[in-house]
Amino acid sequence: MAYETIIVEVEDHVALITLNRPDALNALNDQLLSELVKALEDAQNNDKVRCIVITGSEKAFAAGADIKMMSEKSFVDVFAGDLFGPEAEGIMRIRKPIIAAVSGYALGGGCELAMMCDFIICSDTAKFGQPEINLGVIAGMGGSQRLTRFIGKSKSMDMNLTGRFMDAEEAERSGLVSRVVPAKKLMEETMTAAQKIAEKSMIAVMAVKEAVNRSYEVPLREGLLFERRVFQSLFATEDQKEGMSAFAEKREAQFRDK
Ligand code: CO8
Repeated sequence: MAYETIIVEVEDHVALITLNRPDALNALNDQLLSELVKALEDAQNNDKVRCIVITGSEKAFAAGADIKMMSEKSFVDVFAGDLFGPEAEGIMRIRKPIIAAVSGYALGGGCELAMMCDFIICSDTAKFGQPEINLGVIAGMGGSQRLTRFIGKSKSMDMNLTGRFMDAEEAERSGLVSRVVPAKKLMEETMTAAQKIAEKSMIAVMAVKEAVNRSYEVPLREGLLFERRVFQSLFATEDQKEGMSAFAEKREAQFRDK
């Protein structure tokens, strides 16, 4: 499918999705979000793809939801049409791992999109923020919920109430991102991480994603039980036999996703 607001490249088992609305700093409009969900679903259904990377430009991962698109909408429009609801659900349905490679601005919906990915690697130029308060609204896709769980109440309140931006160093210190790398190295480092994941058993990879995400959904005891049962279930796979035999035989495991 030909996309107009994103670029999709699949290479070496990694689908790289680049947000591409340079004139609007990759602001997320209906078209971009529906193209993004379609590309993610294609990656999910493509057996060659084992990891997904979402990135933007050097200046902006995404500067938020498209304010110009939203400005004339009424409450009825956004409530009845469930603005951004189906797209958010669509992204959450993806079971393959997704890494966000963030350079420049990740604001509002841009920060929220990055947080919907499984982890964030950012460049030293990255700036995160939930500036919706300046527009007379609040975050709508996780900025008051995921951000609070990731960086704690005090910092989340600060970000959401003042609308200030957080730089890369603070984002790493706060636990919002997993690594900060020099801007020039962002894609190289991210693709190396994606390749590393692509070498693993896809069954175990999907299990990790489900188990870690569950830690945000259920009480600890339930989460621990879920984790233990999934761990035990993986002993039904050939990849578990292969992974453990390869260790004992001092060779690289050859996983077959079975
Ligand atoms: N929406 C629409 N257009 C935008 C957006 C946006 N969010 N951000 C930037 N642009 C446009 C600008 O209007 C400008 O266009 P034009 O050249 O036609 O005037 C172009 O991008 C370049 O922007 P600037 O000239 O402003 O660039 P600067 O380098 O001076 O400033 C900033 C960069 C600081 C990023 C600035 O553009 C800015 O503050 N942008 C808005 C940030 C913001 O408020 N984001 C939150 C939006 S609300 C939101 O995300 C709600 C989320 C709810 C759920 C979302 C689900 C997806």
